[in-house]
Amino acid sequence: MHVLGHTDVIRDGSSLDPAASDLKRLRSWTEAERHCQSLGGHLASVHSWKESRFLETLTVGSPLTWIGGNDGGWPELTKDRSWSWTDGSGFNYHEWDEGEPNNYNGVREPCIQMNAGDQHRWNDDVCEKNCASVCSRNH
Ligand SMILES: [Ca+2]
Repeated sequence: MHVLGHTDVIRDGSSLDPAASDLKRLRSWTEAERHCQSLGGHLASVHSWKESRFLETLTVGSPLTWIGGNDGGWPELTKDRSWSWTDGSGFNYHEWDEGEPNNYNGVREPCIQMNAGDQHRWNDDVCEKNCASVCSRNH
């Protein structure tokens, strides 16, 4: 995983740079994904515990942070409970917080944020909320 904003971050996260995540500029999930695409990447996809812990170290202070996981496929987000990543990689790993994903209060929540709850796991949320975000490029 190459986190954008840093030249050579590798999957084991041996090289860290807090500037790689966009924690101060809050964006909706869609705005965040567009921003990542303008940088030549996508919102980060996560495929292992190790990658997840790496992203956690980047999100200093653990604000709620958009990652590329979404329900129904970018950009339509229409198919309910069919998870994928905006970078097209397989949705083969997750770290849902307890009781998630839940479409809370019956409202559809198609976008995934990390650092949710005490365990810093994942929550599905409405995409319009403004959160921190982290972009990556896989190759
Ligand atoms: Ca939720």
